[in-house]
Amino acid sequence: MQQKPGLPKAFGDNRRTVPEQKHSVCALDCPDTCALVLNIDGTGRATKIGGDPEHPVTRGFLCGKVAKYLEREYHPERLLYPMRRSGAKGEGKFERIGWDEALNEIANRLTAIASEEGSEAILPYSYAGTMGLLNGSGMDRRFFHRLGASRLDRTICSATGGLALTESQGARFGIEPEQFAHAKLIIAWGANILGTNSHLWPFVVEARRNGAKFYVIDPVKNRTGRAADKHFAVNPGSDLALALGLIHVILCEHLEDRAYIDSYANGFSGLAALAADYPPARVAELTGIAVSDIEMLAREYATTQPAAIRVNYGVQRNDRGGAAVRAIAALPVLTGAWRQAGGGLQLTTSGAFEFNTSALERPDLQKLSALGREARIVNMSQLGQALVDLDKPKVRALVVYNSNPAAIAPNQNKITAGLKRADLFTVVLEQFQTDTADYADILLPVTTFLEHTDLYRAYGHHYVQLARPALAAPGETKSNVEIFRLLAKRMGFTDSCFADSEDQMIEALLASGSPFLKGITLERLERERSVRLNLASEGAPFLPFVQGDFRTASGKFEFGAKALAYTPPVESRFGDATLHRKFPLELISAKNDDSMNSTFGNRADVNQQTSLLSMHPSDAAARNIADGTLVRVWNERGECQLRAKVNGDVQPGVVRARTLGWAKMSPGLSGINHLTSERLTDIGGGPTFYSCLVEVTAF
Ligand SMILES: Nc1nc2c(c(=O)[nH]1)N[C@H]1C(S)=C(S)[C@@H](COP(=O)(O)OP(=O)(O)OC[C@H]3O[C@@H](n4cnc5c(=O)[nH]c(N)nc54)[C@H](O)[C@@H]3O)O[C@H]1N2
Ligand SMILES: Nc1nc2c(c(=O)[nH]1)N[C@H]1C(S)=C(S)[C@@H](COP(=O)(O)OP(=O)(O)OC[C@H]3O[C@@H](n4cnc5c(=O)[nH]c(N)nc54)[C@H](O)[C@@H]3O)O[C@H]1N2
Ligand code: SF4
Ligand SMILES: [Mo]
Repeated sequence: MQQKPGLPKAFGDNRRTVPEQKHSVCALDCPDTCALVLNIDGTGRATKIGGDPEHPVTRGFLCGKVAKYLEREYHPERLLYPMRRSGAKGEGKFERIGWDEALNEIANRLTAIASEEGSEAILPYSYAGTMGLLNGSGMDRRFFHRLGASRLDRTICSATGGLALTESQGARFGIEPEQFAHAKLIIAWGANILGTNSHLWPFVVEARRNGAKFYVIDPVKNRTGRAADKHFAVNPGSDLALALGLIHVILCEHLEDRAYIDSYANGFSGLAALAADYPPARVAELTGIAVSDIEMLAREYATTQPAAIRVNYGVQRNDRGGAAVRAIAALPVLTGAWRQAGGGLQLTTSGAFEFNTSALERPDLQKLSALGREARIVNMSQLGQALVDLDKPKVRALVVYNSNPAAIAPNQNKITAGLKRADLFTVVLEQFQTDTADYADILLPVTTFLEHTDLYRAYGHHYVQLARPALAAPGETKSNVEIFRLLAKRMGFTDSCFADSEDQMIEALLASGSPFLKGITLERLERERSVRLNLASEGAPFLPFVQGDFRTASGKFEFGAKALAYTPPVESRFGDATLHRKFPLELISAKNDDSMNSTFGNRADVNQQTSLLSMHPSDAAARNIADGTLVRVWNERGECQLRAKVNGDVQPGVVRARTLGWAKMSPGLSGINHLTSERLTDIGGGPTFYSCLVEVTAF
């Protein structure tokens, strides 16, 4: 056969070769932690990325954003070399330098700051750019502990709901995704399953095929809400009242499982007394849900078995988020839903991965630091305050990795004021030139999860996974692990843990003695890649609380009614009345289906999606705003510009943005977090992102 002109030689050859395949794990901050398969060509380049068909939860498909990940992997704007800032802070001008120069400068500056101001003047800032344990909380933690740097309280996402589960259940785990297929009723409560947790969806579909009902409780009618048998448009931040109303009806109608409660729970009489104050008529007013719907939901939930609740972090990003999670988690205890496979609740599964995290993070190294004690704690949800107001010592160095605080943290005007400080030394480890990278003094290029070794847990299933590099690291990129290893050496830290290999770190993590990890070794992971935690015998469902076994000190579920009385969020229709008159719209800035927080903010299609603001037609008409109009969204903290999408996604009084865009890609050079506040949730020190009053005006 004659070769077609322009085609490489291999195409002229009729033999079909099976492409080489390599495996990896998606490291993005998503409950699904997918197993990946890559096709690799003869040059080592990936030509295709897909979901592993053999993985029981990934089931051979990926979400839209990671199906396009190779575009990010090979993007011409990847950061490939260490750089030093050559323009003003925030301007984004840099010049290339060598690794030696970069590492020496960082080590010298950190050493000088530690000796002049004290090591607590240094603040690490990281979150979940990668969920890999080694690159997410490994050598970095050892480094900052040994240095005696301020400790970062990583509250920005799940701390509130996590603590709520710990207080009530004593354990941050719940139903396996596979068991949802057996449910007869599934409630997605502040959970956008189709958008943020798409690998749970096939199990929901299977359950519905077998007759299950699917209900959604969410102020926004997004894709998941539209796919539901019924959508309950709850007022933002009023879930605690709704849960108490459901408990009220269940108890009034004697639908509770007294045997389960009596055997496995504490504080029932207190809960019953509290719930008595939440009759459906009152709850309807607080939540915006009709009395008949509250009664129907309570009855169906209590009388349908198995009943599964998928509650997600959407419910806990407001003032009473912790109490809301506790009240929702009380429901499957009241009805005994935990007795059945497919019954119970899932907020997260991450607590089941009982790794030896102390061996990985080495908090004991703090004793060897100049402080000789544990360092102060700084809440990452109040970064603006930390950079501008915190004193004794002032923050003089900020080391950012796995995060983009100039987009994702609340109260951006304050954060920017902090990042611009001339006396602040900022280091950023990044893959792309983010908003935060623009403020770096030294910018270091890092690998992607396809290029380094890591170990993964998940927060939406129960499989431990190992990933080896599938692709070569481009340019001069290095992994976080390697960068902190090298920095430790420059700082003169001679402790042997800084010479640990990745495999040694993984082995340390696995050696916790937890029965859930029994038999899971590095060798086995090398062979099988993905291993289910040792939760039940093979093929049998994990029924965590079928016979109580709560992990609280008492061994029982703690209703904790004392902390559960409802008060509306400060920034809501029933909160601060003066503020609400000035800023009458409740802004929810929840996740965009095609994004991963701000990670894909450089994509034009994502930028287009995150520039939209859904408004109810009546709110739009009252402000002379038509569909597609550029609007100013503002409050006392700041403003941003978005394009109105006038539709039925939201109720009157609520507006909805899709997060998270990059400020530098947006008109007005500001983003949604220029509006949000540093006000914290009731427990856990979490942010109140979804409880934010604004006004919207046409230009
Ligand atoms: N596509 C995509 N997937 C993601 C992410 C992403 O950015 N994009 N981010 C990942 C991360 S970091 C996380 S933490 C998870 C989060 O996963 P989810 O918690 O599912 O996502 P959210 O968008 O935060 O919130 C879920 C839903 O809660 C609703 N909500 C907001 N306020 C309230 C309220 O007061 N009450 C109730 N009942 N509902 C409310 C929102 O409208 C939204 O539909 O998703 C992960 N997966
Ligand atoms: N208004 C509003 N604000 C929010 C939210 C919201 O819903 N609304 N969601 C909040 C939530 S739930 C979360 S979890 C946070 C998320 O906040 P972040 O965890 O900061 O998430 P990303 O915006 O995805 O930024 C992660 C960055 O890490 C980089 N990265 C990826 N892998 C690596 C690596 O191996 N090494 C290094 N050094 N960098 C890497 C990526 O390039 C990316 O820029 O945002 C919070 N902010
Ligand atoms: S972001 Fe989530 S759904 Fe998408 S590939 Fe990664 S783990 Fe899977
Ligand atoms: Mo998150």
